[in-house]
Amino acid sequence: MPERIPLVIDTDTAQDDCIALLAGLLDPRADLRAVTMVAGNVDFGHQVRNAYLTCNVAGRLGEVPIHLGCRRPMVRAWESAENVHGDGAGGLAMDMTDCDPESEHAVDALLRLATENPGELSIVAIGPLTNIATAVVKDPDFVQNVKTLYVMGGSNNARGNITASAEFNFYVDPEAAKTVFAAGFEIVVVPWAPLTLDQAVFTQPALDEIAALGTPLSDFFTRVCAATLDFDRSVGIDGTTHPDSLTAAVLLHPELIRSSARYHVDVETAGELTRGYAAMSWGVHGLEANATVVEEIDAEAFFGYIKGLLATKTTPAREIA
Ligand SMILES: [Ca+2]
Repeated sequence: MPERIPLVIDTDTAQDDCIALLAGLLDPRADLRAVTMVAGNVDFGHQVRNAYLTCNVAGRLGEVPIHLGCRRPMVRAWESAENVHGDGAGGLAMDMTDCDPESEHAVDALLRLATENPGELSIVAIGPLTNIATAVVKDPDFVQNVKTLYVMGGSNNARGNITASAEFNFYVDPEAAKTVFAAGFEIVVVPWAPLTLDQAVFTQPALDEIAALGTPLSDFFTRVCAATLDFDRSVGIDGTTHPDSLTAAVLLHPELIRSSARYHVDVETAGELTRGYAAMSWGVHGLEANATVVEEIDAEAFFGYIKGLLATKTTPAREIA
């Protein structure tokens, strides 16, 4: 039995967030202590449902606590990515009887779990950073209690997705992102571009391999990723994109990282055209590094990892239609 890694996944559950949750739920290395929800991709209620759908298809419904977190960004109005993700789970539904989230707020759950396991808990933050920033503001010990914060967000001197300059998670709550990068965490960043676009896109042959697995999980993957695949193709991306599952994967399997470098990362909150832009300074501008940015992965091994997860034979407790 490999050493298990205690973690929390902080998520705006839609499409690849679901696949990241599967890594937390099914990888023998993952000791998933909780799922915390944050306003982001799609309607908050849909996100919560998508998290329960994912637990169910993994055969683990009711085993991992789900905590509801911040319902909007710290300063701004919430903006969704429903044009990209639809409802975030391909229209899938199930009986939601007794799928009741914990009464404890996500921010309090993050603080408690970090306090109970000082220096041991890693957080995989794959939505806007509102919950994480709020936890930083609420408890000055939080930063030191967290082992490593894995962040999906920003682009490394490359194109954005929601605007030319910004990736969605940082764009939606730039003040939260700025707060988190200034807080002093050990941070590992998985950027949208160029990393995800170059190395974590599953093209049609890969998607065919996944579909051919014929498991409940592979059917779930195909349905959940369908809406985003249509969108991605409409904007010139030749497959499904997997930044969130990659973020979980590099925590659980750091050997997937082929190269990374130390950067000073800061996030634009005031720009006219650059709201949410991640300024990633590579060490020549006199700024102290505050994050490790993943620059290259073993793309073949990453696909193999996800395919392996999806090949797992699970028994969902409830029918999904
Ligand atoms: Ca996400």
